Amino acid sequence: ALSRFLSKRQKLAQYNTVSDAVELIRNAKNIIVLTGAGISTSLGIPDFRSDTGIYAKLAECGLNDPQEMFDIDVFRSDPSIFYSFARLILPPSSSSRFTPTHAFIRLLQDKGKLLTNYTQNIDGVESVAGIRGEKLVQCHGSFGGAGCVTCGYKCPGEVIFGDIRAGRIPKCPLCLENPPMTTTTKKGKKRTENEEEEEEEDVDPSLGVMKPDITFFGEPLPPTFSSRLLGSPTPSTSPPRTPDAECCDLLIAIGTSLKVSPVSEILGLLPPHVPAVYVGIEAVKHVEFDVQLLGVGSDVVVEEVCRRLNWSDELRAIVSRG
Ligand code: CNA
Repeated sequence: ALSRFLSKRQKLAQYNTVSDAVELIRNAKNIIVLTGAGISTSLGIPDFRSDTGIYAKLAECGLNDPQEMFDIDVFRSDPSIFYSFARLILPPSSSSRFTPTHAFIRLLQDKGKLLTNYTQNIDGVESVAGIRGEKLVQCHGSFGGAGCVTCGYKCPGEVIFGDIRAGRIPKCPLCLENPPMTTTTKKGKKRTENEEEEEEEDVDPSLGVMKPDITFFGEPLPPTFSSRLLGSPTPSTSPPRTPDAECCDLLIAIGTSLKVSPVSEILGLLPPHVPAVYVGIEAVKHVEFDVQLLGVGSDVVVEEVCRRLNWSDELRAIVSRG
C-alpha cells in the first residue's frame, strides 16, 4: 500500500524563499507537519544524529553501532544495553514545557489548518502543547506506556522511569510474583562442588523485562501510520476518513534528518503537486523540498513565519502556557 502514491518528486521551481513558505501556509487548509527530534532540542533533549546527539554520546561510550541500542533483537538478547543508556532519551522530569515550534503546530491546529502531525518523537511533548490525540500520529510510539515483553502486562510509562534513571532493568511485577515457565535451552552438563551432575540452562535474558512503548528498529510502526496516510486496507468500524495523502495540500517537515524509513518516505507518497517545506539546521539533500529554511533552528523560523502572518500574539499566548 505504501507505494500507491510513490511518485518522482520534482522541485516546484516557483518556491524558494521564506515569503513563499509564508504564502503556502497562509493558503493551505490541510497541512501535514512531519516532526523529528530537532524540535525538542531547545528543551535540552538531545537528538540522534547531530554532533552533540545521542549517537555521538553512545560512540563515546564505546557502542560501535549506536543503532544497536534501539534494535529489537539486541534488546531481546541483552536488554541491559538499552537500559544502560535509556536515561539519555527520557522525557524531561518537568512535564509542562514545550517549544515555540510545538506551539506553532498547536496554532496550526487552532486555525483549522493542521491535517495531521506525524511525529517521530517519543517524548510526548506534542500533547503537553495541546496537540489533540486525533491530530497526532506517534510514528515511533512513546514513553507514555510500557509493557512486559513476556506476559504483555501494561502500565503507564512513568512507572518505569525511576528504574530507567537509575540505569536498572525494569521488571514486570506480575512475572516477579508468578515467574513464568522458562523457555530455556539446555547448555549441557555442569559439575557442582559435590560432584552431582546438574544441567545448566540459558535463561531468556528478556524474561519479565518491561519495555517502553517506543518502536525499535525491527518492529512494525503503529498501524495508524499507514491507515491514516493512505487509507485502511481492511474495513474498519470507525467512520470512513479520507486518507491524508489524498487531501493534504502542504507538507512541512521540521527538525528531522529524514534518515528513518518509512517515515522518511512520506513526501514521496504524496501527490507530486503538494508543495513541501523543510525547516532544519542543515540542508536535506536526499529528498526534494520546494523551500528549505535552514541554519537558525526551528524556534526562530516559526517566530519569523508567525510575525509575517500576523500570528505573533497568538503564538506568544500559547508559548506563555508552556
Ligand atoms: P535525527 O536523525 O537526530 O535528526 C534531527 C534533525 O534535527 C537533524 O537534521 C538536526 O540537524 C535537526 N535539528 C537539531 N536541532 C534543531 C533545531 N533547533 N531546529 C531545527 N532542526 C534541528 O532525528 P530524527 O527525528 O530525524 O530521527 C528519528 C528518530 C529520532 C526517531 O526514532 C525518534 O524517536 C528519535 N529521537 C527522538 C527524540 C525525542 O523524542 N525528542 C530524541 C532523540 C531521538
